[in-house]
Amino acid sequence: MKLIIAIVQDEDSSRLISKLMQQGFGVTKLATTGGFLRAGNTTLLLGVNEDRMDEAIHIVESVCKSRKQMTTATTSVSGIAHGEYSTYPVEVTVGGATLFVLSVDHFLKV
Ligand code: 2BA
Repeated sequence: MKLIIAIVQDEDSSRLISKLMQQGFGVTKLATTGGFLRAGNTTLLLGVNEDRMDEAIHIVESVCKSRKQMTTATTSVSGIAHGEYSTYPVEVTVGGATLFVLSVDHFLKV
């Protein structure tokens, strides 16, 4: 068995969970926050048998879209008094999805 940890955008999470559940996958949803944007995202835990792993990943790929998001970066400004900083907008492309696939030693329900 494998554990897929899928970090997805909040906008895609509801449709993704529905599709996975329709296809018989077990899903746990966690509300998480991305370290870079400091914005909410969703992490899904999927325990899947190895023979269905590609199917699960394919569903994630088909639902999760990449989107552009604006954030601000900070830099020190030369020519201005020491310790002063300027912020400027930066565009980042977020997603589709970030996936980690781990091997599961034991899967128990007690
Ligand atoms: P965030 O950390 O909020 O990152 C959002 C997006 O910002 C990233 O999209 C990437 O395009 C950009 N980004 C992240 N770190 C950056 C940096 N140091 N410099 C410039 N741009 C940066 P994704 O790569 O699609 O990641 C989406 C979310 O997936 C991340 O949200 C984070 O929650 C998670 N993630 C991505 N890579 C990860 C990793 N190696 N380990 C743990 N979580 C990860």
